[in-house]
Amino acid sequence: MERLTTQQRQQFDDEGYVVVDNLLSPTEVDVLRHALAELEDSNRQDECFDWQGGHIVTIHGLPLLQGALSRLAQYRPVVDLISELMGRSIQLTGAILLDKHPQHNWDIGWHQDNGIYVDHIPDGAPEDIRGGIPVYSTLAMEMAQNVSCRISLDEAGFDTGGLYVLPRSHLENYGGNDKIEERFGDHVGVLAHQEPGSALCYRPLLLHRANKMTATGRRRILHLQYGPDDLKLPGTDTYPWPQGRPLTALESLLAE
Ligand SMILES: O=C(O)CCC(=O)C(=O)O
Repeated sequence: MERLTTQQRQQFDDEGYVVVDNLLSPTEVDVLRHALAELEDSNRQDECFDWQGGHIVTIHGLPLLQGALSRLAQYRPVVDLISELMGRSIQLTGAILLDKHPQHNWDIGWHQDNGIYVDHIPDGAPEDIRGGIPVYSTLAMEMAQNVSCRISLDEAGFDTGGLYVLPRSHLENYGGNDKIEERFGDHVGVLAHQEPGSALCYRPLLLHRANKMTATGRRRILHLQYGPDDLKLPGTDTYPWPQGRPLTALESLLAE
């Protein structure tokens, strides 16, 4: 089933991003919010979880969990959308929860997501472990065909710490934040406003940034990462997530 209009497809191809509204229904969003609340109640502590003040701010190894949050990465509407954008068999390359709120707030300047969870760090590359999982920072255009998909469980906008993007900046790997700041520091970019249940899909090399939230409430994002099933990385391979390759779709967020 095609989930994108011609115009949305064109925007993604030309500008490197697109927001797809209502990918999930309000009921599906509630299922995910509930799954997160259960995890918070469980007070689960392991290296994937970053807790601050009774809130889980970040979960790195989301695909390693059981339940709706990890099933989302394999849920039919998401897999169909990413497959349509990529036009080939896909693999899951990672998934992170980000919960921004007034007490646990952050901003981040223009950057590209050139890191990818890997099986092992290749010889000579810097040691970079996030939530217990090795990350390799690509130096060239290895991730040019990859797609990141941010599913929003809350509004993510102007005063709620939403993502700003710089359209058409995804065609080069700038290779480091110093150069990016020098070259793009004074650009404002475009706010990719998200309503709950929407998906912001973008090429990971698209420059993006975010402000702190100034409103009350929370901005919960499930940040899902995908690549072509035959993605090649120098001297390593993608992290072997339990979802398997190529990725197949699940019909429900809840275990059958
Ligand atoms: O969610 C945010 O505030 C920024 C996250 C971000 O830039 C990223 O995941 O690369």
